Amino acid sequence: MLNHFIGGRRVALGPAFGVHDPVTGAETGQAREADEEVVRQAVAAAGQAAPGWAALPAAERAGWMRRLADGIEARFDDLVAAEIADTGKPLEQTRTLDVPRGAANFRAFAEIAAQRPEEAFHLPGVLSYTVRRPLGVVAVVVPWNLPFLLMTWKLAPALMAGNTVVVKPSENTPRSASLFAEICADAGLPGGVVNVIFGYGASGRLLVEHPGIGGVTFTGSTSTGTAIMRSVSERVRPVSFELGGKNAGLVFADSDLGRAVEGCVRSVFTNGGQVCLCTERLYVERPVFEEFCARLAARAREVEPQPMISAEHRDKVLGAYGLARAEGAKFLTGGGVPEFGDARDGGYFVEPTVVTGLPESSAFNREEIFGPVCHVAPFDGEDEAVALANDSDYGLAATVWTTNLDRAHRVAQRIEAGLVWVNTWYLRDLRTPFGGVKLSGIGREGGTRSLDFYSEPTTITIKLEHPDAR
Ligand code: 6OD
Repeated sequence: MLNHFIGGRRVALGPAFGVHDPVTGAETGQAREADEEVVRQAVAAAGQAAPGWAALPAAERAGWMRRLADGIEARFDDLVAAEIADTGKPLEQTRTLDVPRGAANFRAFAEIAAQRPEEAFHLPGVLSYTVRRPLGVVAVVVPWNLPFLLMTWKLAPALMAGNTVVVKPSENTPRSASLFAEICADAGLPGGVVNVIFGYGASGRLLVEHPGIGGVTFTGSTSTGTAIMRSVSERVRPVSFELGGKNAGLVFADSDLGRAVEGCVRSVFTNGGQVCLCTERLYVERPVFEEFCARLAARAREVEPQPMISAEHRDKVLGAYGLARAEGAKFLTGGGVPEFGDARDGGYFVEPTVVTGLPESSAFNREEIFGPVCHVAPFDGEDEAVALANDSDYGLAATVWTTNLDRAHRVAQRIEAGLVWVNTWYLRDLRTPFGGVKLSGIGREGGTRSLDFYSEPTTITIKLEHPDAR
Protein backbone atom coordinates (compact mmCIF):
# COMPACT_ATOMS: atom_id res chain seq x y z
CA MET A 1 0.00 0.00 0.00
CA LEU A 2 1.40 3.39 -0.97
CA ASN A 3 0.73 5.91 1.79
CA HIS A 4 0.98 9.66 1.46
CA PHE A 5 4.26 11.34 2.49
CA ILE A 6 3.56 14.40 4.61
CA GLY A 7 5.94 16.33 6.84
CA GLY A 8 8.60 13.66 6.36
CA ARG A 9 6.34 10.78 7.50
CA ARG A 10 4.02 8.28 5.86
CA VAL A 11 0.33 9.02 6.44
CA ALA A 12 -2.17 6.17 6.04
CA LEU A 13 -5.35 8.15 5.55
CA GLY A 14 -8.05 7.83 2.90
CA PRO A 15 -9.55 4.89 1.02
CA ALA A 16 -7.37 2.56 -1.07
CA PHE A 17 -7.52 2.45 -4.84
CA GLY A 18 -5.99 -0.08 -7.23
CA VAL A 19 -2.97 0.50 -9.48
CA HIS A 20 -2.85 -1.63 -12.64
CA ASP A 21 -0.13 -2.99 -14.89
CA PRO A 22 -0.96 -1.66 -18.36
CA VAL A 23 0.84 -4.65 -19.90
CA THR A 24 -1.56 -7.23 -18.42
CA GLY A 25 -4.38 -5.21 -16.89
CA ALA A 26 -3.75 -6.92 -13.54
CA GLU A 27 -3.97 -4.95 -10.31
CA THR A 28 -0.43 -4.77 -8.99
CA GLY A 29 -0.76 -2.51 -5.98
CA GLN A 30 -2.82 0.00 -4.08
CA ALA A 31 -2.45 3.58 -2.98
CA ARG A 32 -4.44 5.87 -0.68
CA GLU A 33 -6.76 8.48 -2.08
CA ALA A 34 -6.24 11.96 -0.60
CA ASP A 35 -9.34 13.58 0.84
CA GLU A 36 -9.77 17.06 2.29
CA GLU A 37 -8.00 16.15 5.54
CA VAL A 38 -4.97 14.71 3.73
CA VAL A 39 -4.70 17.80 1.55
CA ARG A 40 -5.06 20.02 4.61
CA GLN A 41 -2.23 18.17 6.37
CA ALA A 42 0.03 18.21 3.32
CA VAL A 43 -0.40 21.93 2.63
CA ALA A 44 0.03 22.70 6.35
CA ALA A 45 3.27 20.67 6.50
CA ALA A 46 4.60 22.39 3.38
CA GLY A 47 3.56 25.78 4.77
CA GLN A 48 5.39 25.14 8.04
CA ALA A 49 8.56 24.09 6.25
CA ALA A 50 8.44 27.00 3.78
CA PRO A 51 10.07 29.86 5.77
CA GLY A 52 13.05 27.73 6.85
CA TRP A 53 13.60 26.36 3.36
CA ALA A 54 13.30 29.80 1.75
CA ALA A 55 15.76 31.24 4.26
CA LEU A 56 18.52 28.80 3.35
CA PRO A 57 21.31 30.31 1.23
CA ALA A 58 20.77 29.30 -2.40
CA ALA A 59 24.08 27.44 -2.37
CA GLU A 60 22.72 25.21 0.40
CA ARG A 61 19.58 24.47 -1.53
CA ALA A 62 21.79 23.66 -4.52
CA GLY A 63 23.64 21.21 -2.28
CA TRP A 64 20.32 19.52 -1.50
CA MET A 65 19.52 19.33 -5.23
CA ARG A 66 22.80 17.48 -5.80
CA ARG A 67 22.14 15.13 -2.89
CA LEU A 68 18.69 14.33 -4.30
CA ALA A 69 20.30 13.64 -7.69
CA ASP A 70 22.78 11.34 -5.94
CA GLY A 71 19.86 9.62 -4.21
CA ILE A 72 18.11 9.09 -7.55
CA GLU A 73 21.26 7.59 -9.02
CA ALA A 74 21.69 5.32 -5.99
CA ARG A 75 18.13 4.01 -6.41
CA PHE A 76 18.33 3.94 -10.23
CA ASP A 77 17.23 0.33 -10.69
CA ASP A 78 14.37 0.66 -8.21
CA LEU A 79 13.11 3.77 -9.98
CA VAL A 80 13.34 2.05 -13.36
CA ALA A 81 11.34 -0.90 -11.99
CA ALA A 82 8.74 1.41 -10.38
CA GLU A 83 8.25 3.39 -13.58
CA ILE A 84 7.94 0.26 -15.70
CA ALA A 85 5.48 -1.34 -13.25
CA ASP A 86 3.16 1.67 -13.54
CA THR A 87 3.49 2.48 -17.24
CA GLY A 88 4.70 -0.62 -19.09
CA LYS A 89 7.41 1.48 -20.75
CA PRO A 90 10.28 -0.29 -22.52
CA LEU A 91 13.31 -0.89 -20.30
CA GLU A 92 15.66 0.87 -22.71
CA GLN A 93 13.66 4.11 -22.71
CA THR A 94 13.23 4.08 -18.95
CA ARG A 95 16.96 3.54 -18.42
CA THR A 96 18.10 6.14 -20.93
CA LEU A 97 15.44 8.84 -20.68
CA ASP A 98 12.97 8.79 -17.81
CA VAL A 99 15.13 8.07 -14.79
CA PRO A 100 18.41 9.75 -15.86
CA ARG A 101 16.43 12.93 -16.63
CA GLY A 102 15.24 12.90 -13.01
CA ALA A 103 18.81 13.22 -11.75
CA ALA A 104 19.73 15.61 -14.59
CA ASN A 105 16.83 17.90 -13.69
CA PHE A 106 18.13 18.36 -10.14
CA ARG A 107 21.72 18.90 -11.24
CA ALA A 108 20.72 21.31 -14.03
CA PHE A 109 18.64 23.61 -11.86
CA ALA A 110 21.33 23.74 -9.17
CA GLU A 111 23.70 25.06 -11.88
CA ILE A 112 21.20 27.34 -13.61
CA ALA A 113 20.32 29.05 -10.34
CA ALA A 114 23.99 29.54 -9.43
CA GLN A 115 24.78 31.17 -12.78
CA ARG A 116 21.77 33.41 -12.93
CA PRO A 117 22.68 37.11 -13.01
CA GLU A 118 21.05 39.50 -10.54
CA GLU A 119 18.95 42.36 -11.96
CA ALA A 120 19.88 45.99 -11.30
CA PHE A 121 19.02 49.19 -13.22
CA HIS A 122 20.88 52.42 -12.79
CA LEU A 123 19.86 55.92 -13.85
CA PRO A 124 21.50 59.13 -12.62
CA GLY A 125 20.31 59.41 -9.03
CA VAL A 126 18.23 56.21 -9.15
CA LEU A 127 19.19 52.64 -8.40
CA SER A 128 16.58 49.91 -8.85
CA TYR A 129 17.18 46.26 -8.20
CA THR A 130 15.02 43.22 -7.72
CA VAL A 131 14.89 40.56 -5.09
CA ARG A 132 12.98 37.37 -5.78
CA ARG A 133 10.73 35.59 -3.29
CA PRO A 134 9.40 32.07 -3.65
CA LEU A 135 5.66 31.56 -4.20
CA GLY A 136 5.43 29.59 -0.93
CA VAL A 137 3.77 26.19 -1.31
CA VAL A 138 3.60 25.00 -4.92
CA ALA A 139 1.13 22.36 -6.10
CA VAL A 140 2.87 20.05 -8.57
CA VAL A 141 0.30 18.06 -10.54
CA VAL A 142 1.99 15.41 -12.63
CA PRO A 143 0.66 13.34 -15.55
CA TRP A 144 1.03 9.62 -16.16
CA ASN A 145 2.99 9.63 -19.41
CA LEU A 146 6.46 10.65 -18.14
CA PRO A 147 5.78 10.53 -14.41
CA PHE A 148 9.29 10.74 -12.98
CA LEU A 149 10.76 12.95 -15.70
CA LEU A 150 7.99 15.52 -15.41
CA MET A 151 7.70 15.45 -11.63
CA THR A 152 11.41 16.21 -11.23
CA TRP A 153 11.33 18.75 -14.08
CA LYS A 154 8.93 20.80 -11.95
CA LEU A 155 10.19 19.90 -8.47
CA ALA A 156 13.82 20.81 -9.01
CA PRO A 157 13.32 24.48 -9.99
CA ALA A 158 10.42 24.91 -7.54
CA LEU A 159 12.63 23.75 -4.66
CA MET A 160 15.69 25.58 -5.95
CA ALA A 161 13.69 28.83 -6.02
CA GLY A 162 12.91 28.34 -2.31
CA ASN A 163 9.42 26.85 -2.43
CA THR A 164 8.13 23.81 -0.65
CA VAL A 165 5.87 21.47 -2.63
CA VAL A 166 2.90 19.16 -2.51
CA VAL A 167 3.11 16.71 -5.40
CA LYS A 168 0.19 14.75 -6.75
CA PRO A 169 1.12 12.13 -9.33
CA SER A 170 -1.55 10.61 -11.54
CA GLU A 171 -3.63 7.86 -9.97
CA ASN A 172 -2.20 5.56 -12.65
CA THR A 173 1.45 6.17 -11.79
CA PRO A 174 2.10 6.70 -8.07
CA ARG A 175 5.17 4.47 -7.62
CA SER A 176 8.08 6.65 -8.72
CA ALA A 177 6.75 9.60 -6.68
CA SER A 178 6.44 7.34 -3.65
CA LEU A 179 9.98 6.12 -4.12
CA PHE A 180 11.18 9.69 -4.53
CA ALA A 181 9.61 10.51 -1.15
CA GLU A 182 11.75 7.72 0.29
CA ILE A 183 14.83 9.21 -1.40
CA CYS A 184 14.05 12.60 0.19
CA ALA A 185 13.66 11.01 3.62
CA ASP A 186 16.86 8.96 3.25
CA ALA A 187 18.77 12.07 2.18
CA GLY A 188 17.58 13.80 5.37
CA LEU A 189 15.69 16.54 3.53
CA PRO A 190 13.84 18.57 6.17
CA GLY A 191 10.29 17.25 6.70
CA GLY A 192 7.58 19.15 4.83
CA VAL A 193 9.81 20.44 2.02
CA VAL A 194 8.55 17.68 -0.30
CA ASN A 195 5.12 16.17 0.34
CA VAL A 196 3.49 13.56 -1.89
CA ILE A 197 -0.21 12.76 -1.91
CA PHE A 198 -2.03 10.23 -4.07
CA GLY A 199 -5.43 10.19 -5.66
CA TYR A 200 -7.60 10.91 -8.68
CA GLY A 201 -8.50 14.27 -10.20
CA ALA A 202 -10.75 15.05 -7.22
CA SER A 203 -7.71 15.00 -4.90
CA GLY A 204 -5.83 17.25 -7.32
CA ARG A 205 -8.73 19.63 -7.35
CA LEU A 206 -8.80 19.84 -3.52
CA LEU A 207 -5.07 20.55 -3.66
CA VAL A 208 -5.11 23.37 -6.22
CA GLU A 209 -8.16 24.96 -4.57
CA HIS A 210 -6.52 25.02 -1.15
CA PRO A 211 -5.97 28.63 -0.06
CA GLY A 212 -2.46 27.79 1.15
CA ILE A 213 -1.25 27.05 -2.40
CA GLY A 214 0.91 29.83 -3.85
CA GLY A 215 1.11 28.55 -7.43
CA VAL A 216 0.28 25.55 -9.58
CA THR A 217 2.37 23.76 -12.16
CA PHE A 218 0.60 21.19 -14.29
CA THR A 219 1.27 19.10 -17.37
CA GLY A 220 -1.70 17.27 -18.84
CA SER A 221 -4.89 17.77 -20.78
CA THR A 222 -6.23 21.15 -21.84
CA SER A 223 -9.58 20.42 -20.15
CA THR A 224 -7.91 19.82 -16.76
CA GLY A 225 -5.72 22.89 -17.29
CA THR A 226 -8.71 25.16 -17.86
CA ALA A 227 -10.45 23.68 -14.79
CA ILE A 228 -7.37 24.42 -12.65
CA MET A 229 -7.22 27.94 -14.04
CA ARG A 230 -10.83 28.53 -12.99
CA SER A 231 -10.08 27.09 -9.54
CA VAL A 232 -7.20 29.46 -8.83
CA SER A 233 -8.65 32.50 -10.58
CA GLU A 234 -10.35 33.92 -7.48
CA ARG A 235 -7.07 33.91 -5.59
CA VAL A 236 -5.15 35.18 -8.66
CA ARG A 237 -2.40 32.58 -8.24
CA PRO A 238 0.14 31.95 -11.01
CA VAL A 239 -0.14 28.83 -13.11
CA SER A 240 2.30 27.19 -15.49
CA PHE A 241 0.64 24.75 -17.85
CA GLU A 242 1.92 22.48 -20.54
CA LEU A 243 -1.26 21.11 -22.09
CA GLY A 244 -2.44 19.18 -25.13
CA GLY A 245 -1.00 19.22 -28.61
CA LYS A 246 -1.85 18.27 -32.15
CA ASN A 247 1.70 18.54 -33.35
CA ALA A 248 2.53 18.81 -37.04
CA GLY A 249 5.53 17.41 -38.89
CA LEU A 250 6.47 18.94 -42.26
CA VAL A 251 8.49 16.76 -44.61
CA PHE A 252 9.89 18.64 -47.62
CA ALA A 253 10.88 16.92 -50.84
CA ASP A 254 14.45 18.15 -50.29
CA SER A 255 14.73 16.32 -46.96
CA ASP A 256 16.94 13.31 -46.38
CA LEU A 257 13.96 10.97 -46.66
CA GLY A 258 15.48 8.08 -44.73
CA ARG A 259 16.31 10.38 -41.84
CA ALA A 260 12.87 11.97 -42.03
CA VAL A 261 11.12 8.59 -41.92
CA GLU A 262 13.19 7.47 -38.92
CA GLY A 263 12.62 10.79 -37.16
CA CYS A 264 8.89 10.57 -37.76
CA VAL A 265 8.80 6.98 -36.47
CA ARG A 266 10.32 8.32 -33.24
CA SER A 267 8.12 11.39 -33.05
CA VAL A 268 4.90 9.46 -33.68
CA PHE A 269 5.46 6.22 -31.78
CA THR A 270 7.77 6.97 -28.82
CA ASN A 271 6.10 5.99 -25.53
CA GLY A 272 3.18 4.65 -27.55
CA GLY A 273 2.52 8.20 -28.80
CA GLN A 274 1.82 9.22 -25.21
CA VAL A 275 4.09 12.26 -25.10
CA CYS A 276 2.63 15.72 -25.48
CA LEU A 277 5.34 16.41 -28.08
CA CYS A 278 4.45 13.47 -30.33
CA THR A 279 3.49 14.17 -33.93
CA GLU A 280 -0.10 13.34 -34.91
CA ARG A 281 -0.33 15.30 -38.18
CA LEU A 282 2.26 14.70 -40.88
CA TYR A 283 2.34 16.77 -44.05
CA VAL A 284 4.59 15.60 -46.87
CA GLU A 285 5.53 17.49 -50.03
CA ARG A 286 3.70 15.92 -52.94
CA PRO A 287 6.66 14.63 -55.02
CA VAL A 288 7.74 12.36 -52.13
CA PHE A 289 4.33 11.72 -50.57
CA GLU A 290 3.76 8.18 -51.90
CA GLU A 291 7.29 7.03 -51.16
CA PHE A 292 7.25 8.55 -47.67
CA CYS A 293 3.90 6.91 -46.84
CA ALA A 294 5.10 3.50 -48.00
CA ARG A 295 8.32 3.76 -46.00
CA LEU A 296 6.63 5.10 -42.87
CA ALA A 297 3.98 2.37 -42.94
CA ALA A 298 6.66 -0.30 -43.43
CA ARG A 299 8.61 0.98 -40.43
CA ALA A 300 5.44 1.36 -38.34
CA ARG A 301 4.74 -2.35 -38.87
CA GLU A 302 8.10 -3.07 -37.18
CA VAL A 303 7.35 -0.91 -34.15
CA GLU A 304 6.76 -2.92 -30.98
CA PRO A 305 3.29 -2.01 -29.66
CA GLN A 306 3.34 -0.32 -26.25
CA PRO A 307 0.44 -0.33 -23.83
CA MET A 308 -1.79 2.66 -23.34
CA ILE A 309 -1.86 3.74 -19.71
CA SER A 310 -5.37 2.48 -18.90
CA ALA A 311 -8.35 0.67 -20.37
CA GLU A 312 -10.14 4.02 -20.56
CA HIS A 313 -7.32 5.60 -22.55
CA ARG A 314 -7.03 2.57 -24.84
CA ASP A 315 -10.76 2.91 -25.57
CA LYS A 316 -10.30 6.59 -26.37
CA VAL A 317 -7.54 5.78 -28.88
CA LEU A 318 -9.58 2.95 -30.38
CA GLY A 319 -12.49 5.41 -30.62
CA ALA A 320 -10.30 7.65 -32.79
CA TYR A 321 -9.40 4.67 -35.01
CA GLY A 322 -13.14 3.93 -35.30
CA LEU A 323 -13.88 7.53 -36.23
CA ALA A 324 -11.23 7.45 -38.95
CA ARG A 325 -12.72 4.23 -40.32
CA ALA A 326 -16.26 5.66 -40.26
CA GLU A 327 -15.06 8.75 -42.13
CA GLY A 328 -13.46 6.65 -44.86
CA ALA A 329 -9.78 7.00 -43.97
CA LYS A 330 -7.29 4.73 -45.67
CA PHE A 331 -5.32 2.74 -43.06
CA LEU A 332 -1.74 2.34 -44.31
CA THR A 333 -1.11 0.12 -41.30
CA GLY A 334 -2.65 -0.73 -37.95
CA GLY A 335 -6.07 0.33 -36.74
CA GLY A 336 -6.72 -2.54 -34.35
CA VAL A 337 -5.60 -4.33 -31.22
CA PRO A 338 -2.54 -6.62 -31.43
CA GLU A 339 -2.94 -10.24 -30.38
CA PHE A 340 -0.06 -11.76 -28.44
CA GLY A 341 -1.49 -15.06 -27.26
CA ASP A 342 -0.18 -14.42 -23.73
CA ALA A 343 -0.90 -12.29 -20.64
CA ARG A 344 -0.50 -9.12 -22.70
CA ASP A 345 -3.88 -9.81 -24.26
CA GLY A 346 -5.35 -8.54 -20.96
CA GLY A 347 -3.34 -5.31 -21.31
CA TYR A 348 -4.16 -2.00 -22.92
CA PHE A 349 -2.41 -2.32 -26.29
CA VAL A 350 -3.36 -0.77 -29.62
CA GLU A 351 -1.59 -1.18 -32.94
CA PRO A 352 0.79 1.51 -34.21
CA THR A 353 -1.30 3.13 -36.91
CA VAL A 354 -0.84 5.36 -39.95
CA VAL A 355 -3.85 6.72 -41.82
CA THR A 356 -4.43 9.06 -44.73
CA GLY A 357 -7.31 10.53 -46.70
CA LEU A 358 -9.21 12.47 -44.02
CA PRO A 359 -10.13 16.14 -44.38
CA GLU A 360 -8.37 18.67 -42.17
CA SER A 361 -11.75 19.41 -40.58
CA SER A 362 -12.10 15.85 -39.24
CA ALA A 363 -12.04 15.56 -35.45
CA PHE A 364 -9.28 13.00 -36.06
CA ASN A 365 -7.08 15.82 -37.37
CA ARG A 366 -8.18 18.45 -34.88
CA GLU A 367 -8.31 16.73 -31.49
CA GLU A 368 -5.44 15.24 -29.55
CA ILE A 369 -5.53 11.42 -29.60
CA PHE A 370 -2.38 10.72 -27.53
CA GLY A 371 -1.73 7.32 -29.03
CA PRO A 372 0.65 5.66 -31.54
CA VAL A 373 -1.04 7.16 -34.56
CA CYS A 374 -0.69 9.83 -37.20
CA HIS A 375 -2.52 11.09 -40.26
CA VAL A 376 -0.43 11.81 -43.36
CA ALA A 377 -1.48 14.33 -46.04
CA PRO A 378 0.30 15.87 -49.03
CA PHE A 379 1.12 19.57 -49.49
CA ASP A 380 2.38 21.77 -52.31
CA GLY A 381 5.00 24.35 -51.34
CA GLU A 382 6.09 26.16 -48.22
CA ASP A 383 3.10 28.44 -47.80
CA GLU A 384 0.64 25.58 -47.79
CA ALA A 385 2.83 23.58 -45.40
CA VAL A 386 2.95 26.44 -42.92
CA ALA A 387 -0.78 27.11 -43.26
CA LEU A 388 -1.60 23.44 -42.59
CA ALA A 389 0.72 23.28 -39.58
CA ASN A 390 -0.82 26.43 -38.10
CA ASP A 391 -4.44 25.41 -38.77
CA SER A 392 -4.88 24.01 -35.27
CA ASP A 393 -6.26 25.11 -31.92
CA TYR A 394 -3.04 23.82 -30.39
CA GLY A 395 0.57 24.99 -30.69
CA LEU A 396 2.98 22.94 -28.63
CA ALA A 397 5.60 21.44 -30.95
CA ALA A 398 6.39 20.91 -34.63
CA THR A 399 9.09 19.24 -36.68
CA VAL A 400 10.51 20.37 -40.02
CA TRP A 401 12.44 17.98 -42.27
CA THR A 402 14.52 19.69 -44.96
CA THR A 403 18.13 19.98 -46.09
CA ASN A 404 17.63 23.58 -47.23
CA LEU A 405 19.05 25.78 -44.47
CA ASP A 406 17.19 28.94 -45.52
CA ARG A 407 13.92 27.07 -45.69
CA ALA A 408 14.54 25.49 -42.29
CA HIS A 409 14.79 28.91 -40.61
CA ARG A 410 12.05 30.49 -42.72
CA VAL A 411 9.52 27.76 -42.02
CA ALA A 412 10.46 27.23 -38.37
CA GLN A 413 9.99 30.94 -37.66
CA ARG A 414 6.51 30.96 -39.23
CA ILE A 415 5.16 28.03 -37.23
CA GLU A 416 2.85 28.91 -34.35
CA ALA A 417 4.24 26.62 -31.69
CA GLY A 418 6.34 26.93 -28.56
CA LEU A 419 8.89 24.39 -29.85
CA VAL A 420 10.09 23.66 -33.38
CA TRP A 421 12.63 20.95 -34.11
CA VAL A 422 14.47 20.83 -37.45
CA ASN A 423 15.71 17.43 -38.66
CA THR A 424 15.27 16.03 -35.18
CA TRP A 425 12.68 15.60 -32.44
CA TYR A 426 12.72 15.90 -28.66
CA LEU A 427 16.34 16.98 -28.49
CA ARG A 428 16.51 18.87 -25.20
CA ASP A 429 18.69 21.50 -23.63
CA LEU A 430 17.24 22.07 -20.16
CA ARG A 431 18.15 25.77 -20.27
CA THR A 432 15.77 26.54 -23.14
CA PRO A 433 12.21 27.89 -22.76
CA PHE A 434 9.73 25.02 -22.97
CA GLY A 435 5.96 25.26 -23.39
CA GLY A 436 3.18 25.91 -25.87
CA VAL A 437 0.95 28.56 -27.43
CA LYS A 438 -2.84 28.59 -28.02
CA LEU A 439 -4.60 25.72 -26.19
CA SER A 440 -1.24 24.05 -25.57
CA GLY A 441 -0.48 26.00 -22.46
CA ILE A 442 0.51 29.15 -20.69
CA GLY A 443 3.91 30.18 -19.43
CA ARG A 444 7.30 28.71 -20.10
CA GLU A 445 9.47 26.51 -17.95
CA GLY A 446 13.08 25.62 -18.64
CA GLY A 447 16.28 27.31 -17.49
CA THR A 448 15.77 30.67 -15.83
CA ARG A 449 12.13 30.71 -17.04
CA SER A 450 11.38 28.01 -14.48
CA LEU A 451 13.04 30.01 -11.73
CA ASP A 452 11.06 33.06 -12.86
CA PHE A 453 7.80 31.16 -12.64
CA TYR A 454 8.51 29.73 -9.20
CA SER A 455 9.34 33.13 -7.68
CA GLU A 456 8.08 36.68 -7.76
CA PRO A 457 10.27 39.79 -7.97
CA THR A 458 10.05 42.80 -5.72
CA THR A 459 11.60 45.91 -7.24
CA ILE A 460 13.46 48.12 -4.78
CA THR A 461 14.23 51.66 -5.94
CA ILE A 462 16.57 53.98 -4.07
CA LYS A 463 17.00 57.69 -4.63
CA LEU A 464 20.67 58.61 -4.73
CA GLU A 465 22.13 62.05 -4.32
CA HIS A 466 23.53 62.97 -7.73
CA PRO A 467 23.98 66.26 -9.64
CA ASP A 468 21.85 65.00 -12.58
CA ALA A 469 19.17 63.42 -10.37
CA ARG A 470 15.55 63.86 -11.46
O1 6OD B 1 11.32 17.07 -21.58
C1 6OD B 1 10.74 17.88 -20.89
O2 6OD B 1 11.32 18.66 -20.13
C2 6OD B 1 9.27 17.95 -20.92
N1 6OD B 1 8.73 18.93 -20.19
C3 6OD B 1 8.55 17.07 -21.64
C4 6OD B 1 7.15 17.08 -21.70
C5 6OD B 1 6.48 16.07 -22.27
C6 6OD B 1 5.06 16.01 -22.23
O3 6OD B 1 4.42 14.98 -22.39
